[in-house]
Amino acid sequence: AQQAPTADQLVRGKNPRLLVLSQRPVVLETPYDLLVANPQRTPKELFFIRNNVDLPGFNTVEGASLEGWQVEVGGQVSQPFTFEARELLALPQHEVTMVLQCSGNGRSFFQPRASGNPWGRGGMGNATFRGVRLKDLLEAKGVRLGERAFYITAHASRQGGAPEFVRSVPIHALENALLALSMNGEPLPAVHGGPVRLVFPGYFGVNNVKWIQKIEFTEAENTTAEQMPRYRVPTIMGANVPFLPQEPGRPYPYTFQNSRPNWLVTINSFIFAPLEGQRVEGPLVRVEGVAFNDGIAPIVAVEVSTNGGRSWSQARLDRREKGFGWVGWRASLFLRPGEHEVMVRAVDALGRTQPLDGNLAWNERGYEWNGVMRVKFTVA
Ligand code: MSS
Repeated sequence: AQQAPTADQLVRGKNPRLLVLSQRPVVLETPYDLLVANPQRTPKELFFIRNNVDLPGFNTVEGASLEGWQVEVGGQVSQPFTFEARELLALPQHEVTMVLQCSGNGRSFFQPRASGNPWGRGGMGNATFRGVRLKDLLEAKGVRLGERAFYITAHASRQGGAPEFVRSVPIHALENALLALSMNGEPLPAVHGGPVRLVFPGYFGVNNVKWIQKIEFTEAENTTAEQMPRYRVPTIMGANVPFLPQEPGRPYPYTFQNSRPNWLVTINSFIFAPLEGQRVEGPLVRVEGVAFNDGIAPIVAVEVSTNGGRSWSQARLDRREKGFGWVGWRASLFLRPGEHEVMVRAVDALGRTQPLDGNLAWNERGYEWNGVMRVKFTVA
């Protein structure tokens, strides 16, 4: 029988242990033990990949050449223009550390099974992107937005005959939008969107268009499948519910009106230690991990429970300010010998937190899982 290709064979420079969820388009998940081994930044060798559309020749962690790469800007603006990616080097550079997370991360925990790549928890990473703020570029070009610039609609390059990939985000995203040229201090890996990627800190992975080719300010969301019906969850427009709970297993007739796109990252927290099935020394056990949200409000608490959620204790947080990167947390628990299960949940200043039962958010494509994480381990 033919051997299935490993991650490093599909994408030059990737760690061979990455899980191949799809060969073409390439989709690679970071194994959880490798993710947690890098609690500050996720290195390029380990960073997950989710391509809906591969760009031929870009399957490498090496950077891509800026030479000749052009990007159009148009739509609801005072003056459309085209710029050379190279020009960005002469503009003020800005850095943002953010979680890039696929909206399908955690999909495999939905019951019944949702359609799409069966992500565990490794469809995310924490990275520092550096580049030019889109709003600074507009200012440098003396371009103003029109009154009806309600969305930013980003188009990926179609060079080499690639199918289109287009995504719209609300104009709110302009505040932090970055034309990224580098990741973790190195040229932006081609497979992660180099030479230029339009990143939107606080927005789910899908919105962060790689190989950016055209940026349009539009009155409406684009109408390609990545915008509708894909990458959306049911909701009641204008009502104060984050999503509209569905009967698990039931299809939903998605429209622009009865659903919302996977835009702002939902609040989430992860246990980095102990790992599932581990045996640790007691009685004082250190539990730690990370938490993040959309960066709109700070995370104010991370709570852990070892009695199934009957009582919770506060973890210590590494950061009190709001941000787009994940924040580390740790707690010391006094535990008797034997088996334990620890649960974690984060709370932000807006009072947003995570459901004990993540399946409440069941949706047929399995987006935006943020159910409380549980880990079973043994105290010696
Ligand atoms: N971009 C492009 N151009 N293409 C494609 O396909 N995808 C998405 C983003 N962007 C795409 C893009 C998705 S969907 C995701 S996640 C992301 O990306 C990822 O990233 P990386 O770099 O990691 O691969 Mo889900 O929500």
